Amino acid sequence: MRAEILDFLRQNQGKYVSGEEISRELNVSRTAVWKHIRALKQDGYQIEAHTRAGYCLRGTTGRLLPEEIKAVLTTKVMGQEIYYYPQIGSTNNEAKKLAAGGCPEGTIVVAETQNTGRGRLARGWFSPYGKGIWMSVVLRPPFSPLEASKCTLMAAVAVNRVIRQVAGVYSGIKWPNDILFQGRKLVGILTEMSAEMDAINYVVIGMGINVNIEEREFPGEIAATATSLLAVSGREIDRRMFLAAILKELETAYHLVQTGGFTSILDDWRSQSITLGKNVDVIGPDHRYSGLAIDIDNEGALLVKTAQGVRKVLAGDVSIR
Ligand code: BT5
Repeated sequence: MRAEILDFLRQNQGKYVSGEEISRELNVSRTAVWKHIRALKQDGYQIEAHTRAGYCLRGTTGRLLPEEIKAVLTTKVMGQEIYYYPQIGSTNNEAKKLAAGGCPEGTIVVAETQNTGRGRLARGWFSPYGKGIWMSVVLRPPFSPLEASKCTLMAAVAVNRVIRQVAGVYSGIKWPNDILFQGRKLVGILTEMSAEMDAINYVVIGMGINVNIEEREFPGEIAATATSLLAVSGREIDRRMFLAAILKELETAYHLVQTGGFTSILDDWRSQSITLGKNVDVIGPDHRYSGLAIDIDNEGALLVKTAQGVRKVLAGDVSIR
């Protein structure tokens, strides 16, 4: 009923419609109309209420509500099921629970803010309310666990394409899965997996995209290393359109990966990379070395040419010199 009332207000956008009219047209009590309007306002819809004239929809919500996302979604799989939370611990944790419970491939979890958003290695992820896209996507890729990093590379390529095309920001991919602009981080991706020896149960791709965060809002510890699309482009971005564009691009890339087209994703990754061709420091839990980043292989490992030969970096942090 809430959706129907919203539709009715939309059809009359900018005009007042009385509670009585809504109640008559949609065959619902006046009290119910009032309650639904109140809920819609709580969801951020700008509805003016006037004692005699009734209600008038002045503007849509800026939130990432499922019905708002669905209205602009053009995918067949990604985002067909949407779990939305104004506030959550971590969207990745929720997505893993849903995936373990058997949710369909393409299910997404979106939140306005995360209290315990995670990076890799138990690092935190700053996720201020309504300012970013904090989202996790559940995939069930039909390949072996050894190939799981295809999902990470594919996600980085898809998000980077959308940033370049939709936001007009010429960002690049830093191995393994950060998206940077002029050395500052715009996006972090956290891929987590549950697998048997030879098959993947599910992969959760968590994306943290800094969209409309003002430069001054970043906390001290990341103020010098993080940035947002707003800070870089000077424009606010419609998160709903952006999210829909990412899901579309991800679906196209995933289809390609499943139909034997991974090499073209890899080529895109190479051409969008800001790591390849640079001197890097590789910092692992028990090692540290430097060399020239020369390529990535089919498993997504970074190949670093050192004085001792070419070393394969599977995990860890790489900083560009
Ligand atoms: C990442 O880890 O970059 C992966 C981040 C994934 C976040 C998403 S949000 C939706 C989903 N749900 C989750 O709980 N997580 C995923 P890593 O490479 O380890 O980088 C983490 C480091 O980036 C932190 O230690 C900070 O230094 C920095 N950082 C934290 N928040 C940031 C932000 N909003 N923008 C840029 N840098 C940030």
